[in-house]
Amino acid sequence: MKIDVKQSVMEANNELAAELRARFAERRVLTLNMISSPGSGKTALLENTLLRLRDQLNIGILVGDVQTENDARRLAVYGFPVKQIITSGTCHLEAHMIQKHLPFVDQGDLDLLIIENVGNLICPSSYDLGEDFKVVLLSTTEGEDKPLKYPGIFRRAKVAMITKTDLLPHTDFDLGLAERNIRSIHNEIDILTLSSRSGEGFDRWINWLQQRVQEKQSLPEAAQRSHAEPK
Ligand SMILES: Nc1nc2c(ncn2[C@@H]2O[C@H](COP(=O)(O)OP(=O)(O)OP(=O)(O)O)[C@@H](O)[C@H]2O)c(=O)[nH]1
Ligand SMILES: [Mg+2]
Repeated sequence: MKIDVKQSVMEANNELAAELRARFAERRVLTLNMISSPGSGKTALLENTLLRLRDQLNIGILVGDVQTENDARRLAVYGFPVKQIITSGTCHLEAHMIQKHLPFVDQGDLDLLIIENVGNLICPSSYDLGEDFKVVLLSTTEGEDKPLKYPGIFRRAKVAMITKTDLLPHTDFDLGLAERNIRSIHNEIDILTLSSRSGEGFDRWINWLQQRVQEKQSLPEAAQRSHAEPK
């Protein structure tokens, strides 16, 4: 019985996510779903990203947390529209939470919508939000074995960001081993390394993002609608 309920929740989420994906395709908004364990540096990455893309793209941000508006406050200073979603206990965002904010997405003629998910490496990975890509972050203080322990999100993500590289000299984190572990789960994934503290690696990330935005704007709408959510 429990399995049936869970299946129907997932099915309802997936149906709604497909509607959201069609809406984003129609409006040509590249949508990213950023997922990592708490404190890996999602908001810091976004702060630096918004700063660098300030004069180049229209970006909207939806940020999910169990409690507080802290992250929305941090991100609002860059002049882009930001909305905090407080889940009040739920450990992930679901498609209906994004749907509620469609008027916000529609109003800004956005090129890019970034969704910062609730800090958690497991629950958010199962919920499709209608995004084009999932982005997973792994920081240099978490251990190289996390891709092996939490393979689901590494399998589903289009790009893995290894963050906090400025801390490498102070940890025993083995970057090569971390990359091999990620590739053992998902061989075709893009891997980028960066530090929001020093700015190292940001040029590559910004280029990656700009290319994806360009692709989104030049792809026929039908091709975008048929984008399949990796299982
Ligand atoms: N040294 C260093 N610290 C960083 C870096 N990125 C983030 N931090 C710090 O790590 C802590 C957590 O960063 P956040 O950006 O809030 O992490 P988050 O993933 O958004 O956290 P949640 O939203 O709570 O899941 C903060 O104290 C940041 O200043 C980095 O590149 N280098
Ligand atoms: Mg955050």
